[in-house]
Amino acid sequence: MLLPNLTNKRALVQLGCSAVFIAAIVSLVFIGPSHAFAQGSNATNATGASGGQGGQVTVAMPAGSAVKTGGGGYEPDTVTVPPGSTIIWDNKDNALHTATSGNPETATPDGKFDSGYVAANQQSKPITMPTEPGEYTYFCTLHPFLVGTVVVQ
Ligand SMILES: [Cu+2]
Repeated sequence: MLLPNLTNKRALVQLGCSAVFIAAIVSLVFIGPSHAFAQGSNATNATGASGGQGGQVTVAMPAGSAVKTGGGGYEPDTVTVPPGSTIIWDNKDNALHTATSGNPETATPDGKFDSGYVAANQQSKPITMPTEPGEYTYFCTLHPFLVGTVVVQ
């Protein structure tokens, strides 16, 4: 009877350990420190890019972005980059999205930049930003409630 008990105890300990592990993962996913980190690292990237080569700003199209109430939205929703630098849009959603500059209220592109369709779980090419400083609003042509801003300065 000693052996089965021991085995059970081990199994329980292992179960306990993996439960803690899973709880940690789940809390990471739901609390989402990546949200804070993403903003921080993108800001850092943007700053780094102004010093010359090497900084590549990436903006996420988070899961759920195709649903108006999904709480998604480009992440971060505002990025600041040097004139003429590039941004990559990273589609983490299961739907097509674009990052198209223009007026989101009328869903009218203005031709300043356009990622084109970015397929689910794919990244856009590096999209070149305007050289003229300013604030450029952009949206998804398929989901115009998805709105972001690129600040060129
Ligand atoms: Cu979209």
